[in-house]
Amino acid sequence: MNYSEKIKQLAGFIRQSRRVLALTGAGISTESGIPDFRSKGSGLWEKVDPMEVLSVQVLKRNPQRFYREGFVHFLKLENARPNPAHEVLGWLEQREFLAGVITQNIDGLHQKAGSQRVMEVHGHIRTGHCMRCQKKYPMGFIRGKLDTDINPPKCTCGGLLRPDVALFGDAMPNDFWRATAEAEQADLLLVVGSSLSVSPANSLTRLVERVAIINLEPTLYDYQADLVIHEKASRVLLDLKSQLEG
Ligand code: CNA
Repeated sequence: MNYSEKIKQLAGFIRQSRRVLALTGAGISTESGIPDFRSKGSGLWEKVDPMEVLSVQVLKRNPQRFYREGFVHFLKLENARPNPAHEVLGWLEQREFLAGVITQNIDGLHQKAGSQRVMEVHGHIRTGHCMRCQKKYPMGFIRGKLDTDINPPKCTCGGLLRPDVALFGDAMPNDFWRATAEAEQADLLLVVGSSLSVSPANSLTRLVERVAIINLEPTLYDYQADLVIHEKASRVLLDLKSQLEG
């Protein structure tokens, strides 16, 4: 099947489905200038292992290292802008083709692009909290502390502050369980920009009857999918939009 036949098939899947969900990963945001974890040559994560520096173990045992080598990269996400791939997902929801977006991303770009029903299964960078008393803090507060103090940011109670991002070794946030329940009700899952190598988020693909994968490189689940398109997310989603409008 050539590319334009695949786009027609994807549009057909969406029209035939009762309830469509998207599952997005870091690959949808690379066109917004945010490096993913696994594409080769993106540089950022080649020297440090994100599974190590973004782990609860490092946060607890060596908070200086967590904030210096891992957390600093979260701050770079704050000014990123959504790209056409995020925007088309917002449009699909507005036109009632899409029931919601499950995202592994923490960058908040789906909301910035107009998506209303977003489940952030790895948390987000809008807020943080105290590990001792659980008090909530806006991310701007944590950023401000880091600008003026070389020590890891602390709460008024003296506890260590941490971002509301699911780190390696953390329990899954409530949004993951919400996403699981939603996936059980869906009949089409549109995977966009994910290597599907992080569990348990990748297990959501097993809950949905039909799966379409849009990803630059092959994923671990390509062999099980009903449609696979190895292309850039923005190109595919813009072509899908034209097909659905036509
Ligand atoms: P990943 O494992 O880095 O995979 C990303 C995939 O996207 C790769 O297979 C690429 O081939 C593909 N890709 C890259 N660019 C494009 C593009 N333009 N169009 C289509 N596909 C593309 O990332 P996953 O999300 O699968 O892994 C899950 C981790 C990465 C989650 O915990 C995320 O929180 C984490 N992460 C998030 C961000 C973010 O919030 N933007 C950035 C980096 C990492």
